Order: sequence, then C-alpha cells, then structure tokens
Amino acid sequence: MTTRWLGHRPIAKVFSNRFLLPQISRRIAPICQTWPCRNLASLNTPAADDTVEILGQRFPRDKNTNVTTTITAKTARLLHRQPNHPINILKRRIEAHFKNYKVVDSMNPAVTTQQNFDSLLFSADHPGRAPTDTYYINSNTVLRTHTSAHQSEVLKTREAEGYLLTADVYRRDEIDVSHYPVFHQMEGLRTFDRKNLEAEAVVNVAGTSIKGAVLSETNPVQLAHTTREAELVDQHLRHSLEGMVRDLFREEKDLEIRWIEAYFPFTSPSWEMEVLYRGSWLELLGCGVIQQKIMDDANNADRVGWAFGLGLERIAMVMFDIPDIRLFWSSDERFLSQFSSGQIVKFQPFSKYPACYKDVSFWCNQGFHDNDFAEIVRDVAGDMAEDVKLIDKFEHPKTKRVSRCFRINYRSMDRTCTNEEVDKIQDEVRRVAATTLGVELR
Ligand code: FA5
Ligand code: MG
Repeated sequence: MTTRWLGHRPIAKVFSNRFLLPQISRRIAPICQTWPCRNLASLNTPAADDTVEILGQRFPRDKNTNVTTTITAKTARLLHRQPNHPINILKRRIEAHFKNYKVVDSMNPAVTTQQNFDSLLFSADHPGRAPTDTYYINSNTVLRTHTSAHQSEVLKTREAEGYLLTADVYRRDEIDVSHYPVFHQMEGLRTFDRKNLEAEAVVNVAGTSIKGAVLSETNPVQLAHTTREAELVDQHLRHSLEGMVRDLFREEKDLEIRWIEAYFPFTSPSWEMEVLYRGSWLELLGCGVIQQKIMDDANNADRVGWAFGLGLERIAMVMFDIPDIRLFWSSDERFLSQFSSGQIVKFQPFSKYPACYKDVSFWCNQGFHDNDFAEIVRDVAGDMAEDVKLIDKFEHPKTKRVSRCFRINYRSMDRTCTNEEVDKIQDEVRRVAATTLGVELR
C-alpha cells in the first residue's frame, strides 16, 4: 500500500470488520504471555480490561478501540528525545538550521479526533479516519497519525513566528523494512503579519528548484488569499525547505530536488518534496500554505502562514545508511553505540541473521483488510516479523469468496531463530487470524 496517506491514498473500501477489531488485542494478550517475542513485556502491561493506558493516563475502551498494548508501549520510548539516537541527532540538526523557531517536543500522543482530523478540515468520510489505518483509543481519541494534529493549539499560543514540533506518530500499515506502525515526524510552522507580508516573506528563488508558475488550477490559491499572498508564502516555504534539505545533505553537492503537486485538506497550494537519492526519488515531506480557516479558528486571522510535515526515519535511513526501520527501536548496544550527538556517521551493519519464510493462506470474508492481518502478525511475532507480503489472491468462480496467501519473513535483529520457534509463532498467527478475523484457513 502506498504511503501517501493523506494526499493520494486510494480510498479504503473495507470497513465492516471494524467491529471485530476491539476484540483482537484482548484475545492476543493471553496468547502472547507464553510467547518469546520481543514485545512480551509490553503485552503483559497490567491495565484494567476496560481501559487503555497511555503515559499513565487511562481512557475508557469502547467498540472502536483497536489499539493494542504492543503499540501503546511505544509511547513511552520517546526516541526523538533520547540523546545520541539517530532520530534525535537529525532533529537537532534541523532545529539548528531553523535558528529562531520555537522547539516543541513533548506533546501527548493521545489526541482527540477533533485535533487529528476536524481541526484540520478533514471531511467526515475522509479515508484517513478509517480504523483500518488509524489506531483508535476509543471513538473520540486516537494515537495521532501526524504532527499536524497539534497545529491549531500551537498556533493559538502566538508565542513565536515559527515552530518546530517533533513527535512520534502512529499508523496501522503494512509490514516491511521501511514501514513501522510508529515513526517520527517534524512539523514546521511559520506565520507572517498579513499587513507586512511583502517585507517579511519575500525571498529570491533564482537558482532554486522552484520554477515557473507556482500555482495551478489543480493546486489553487485559497479564496481567502490574493494570488500575491499565496505566491509569497509559497515561495518562502519552498525556499526555506530547499535550504534546509541542501544543508542536511551538504555532502551531496548536486542533490536533485523536485516538487510534486499534492493535496492535503489543511493546505492549499500543497506540495510534496522529493529528492533523487542513489537513483530513485524519495518523498521527504508534505507541505503547503495553511488554510486560512485554520488560522482564523486559531486566533490568527491577522496572519498567513505555511506548514510542513517531514518523516524523520526516511531522512535518517538515508543519512546514516540504516537499512531497516526496526533498527531505530533496537536497544542492542551494537546499534546504539555507533551514534553520538552531533555526528552523522554511516551505520556499520552487524551480521544479518537468517530469514525464515512462512506462508499462510485463507478464505476471507467481505470486509477483510490486509492491515488487520498485519496487526496480528505484529502482535504475535513482534519485531521478529521483517515483512509480510500478499503473494497470491484469487476469487472462487462459484462462491465468489476470495482467497489470500501471505508470505511472512521472520528474522530476528539480534539472533538466529530456530525453525521450531518460528513454526510455533506461525501456528499462533494462523490461530489468531482464524479466531479474530473469521478467516477460513486453507
Ligand atoms: C502528512 O502526514 C501531513 N501531515 C504532512 C503535512 C504537514 C502536509 C503540514 C502539509 C502541511 P504524509 O502522510 O505524506 O503527510 O506524511 C508526511 C511525511 O511523513 C512523508 O513525506 C514521509 O516522509 C513520512 N512518512 C509517511 N508515512 C511514513 C511511514 N509509514 N514510515 C515512515 N515515514 C513516513
Ligand atoms: Mg505523503
């Protein structure tokens, strides 16, 4: 599945299994207590059965709860604030670049659906709200899916002209070496006095990758803005981001950057920035001119502004040569000892342990979603699951039922696993899938 979650992600078609989801975590917990997976401790976290605990705060469960203790345990890790961790090193680099921006890095990950979606003008039926993609603590509360969830409250403070807000964000997603259900984003915000915009925002874009007309019918100026206002804010935004990325990748003298038109409910015009890295285009961030309604609602009617959201793992994987996103969560000294504050070094991989592939096939009910299966694998196998791929799918010509076959690649980051051990995990994955997703094993 694509990572273009807010912009171009295809609409998730299947919702009917949302009523199965709340049962998953409670059924898995007892199973995993006997299990040698890395997240055993988190699964054992005592919590009253009718509440979800996040950083010491308890939230009532309801029919929409789909977050598991494997995931909530991650909220305490705070990798972005851990000195000598690559995520923190990168965060500080960007903060050093945007010198006068106010740093915000301790916002609570449990946010209301108002903060995560409504305040950002997401429509009621926006696919980003789907429980297949978002971790619901309960019907009104989610683990933030992006740092934009805090835009309004930060703007309301009117404490600075610019902010850099870093936090862990949570998404139900596929499993592979570049996807993890938790990652880190940095949100940048900058506002200008609308009356003094020409003086505050004007930049020289000559010699940058910002070329030609900046605005188009498909990426429009907001009705609330004049074309000149939009142009000034847009150019200041992209000029700032290009400067930051060239500074980060200062060793790559000829780094190629391109701007792709994007759509976000909370900005217009909107862009994604991509860089050409070792022959392929890599999406680093989304950005745009903040919808004036958000500014108005946040007590900033006299100002206009821009915002960006960038993925720190994406950049850190490239800068530090980290091949697998699970490594960021490792507490293995062979990983952690390689990094120290302020230094960009290339990661020296320690030996890769052997992979073990196991397939599972089943008949699915209507409403089955690949992410629900991925969630079971995460809960049962923990970080032993390196990736899960759908390798076959077909519809029975008579019954119209759909059969799917997934291939799970099990590989520990720190030891060789025995075949027996993996077989046991695989048996549990099968069993839990059958009991919680209602699939018929083949
Ligand atoms: C957003 O999350 C928007 N909130 C960004 C934004 C902010 C737009 C402010 C406009 C104004 P998106 O889902 O594309 O957009 O994610 C932003 C960045 O996070 C991506 O460009 C990418 O670098 C990173 N990212 C997204 N999904 C993942 C993932 N699964 N793993 C790692 N990084 C990811
Ligand atoms: Mg994107």
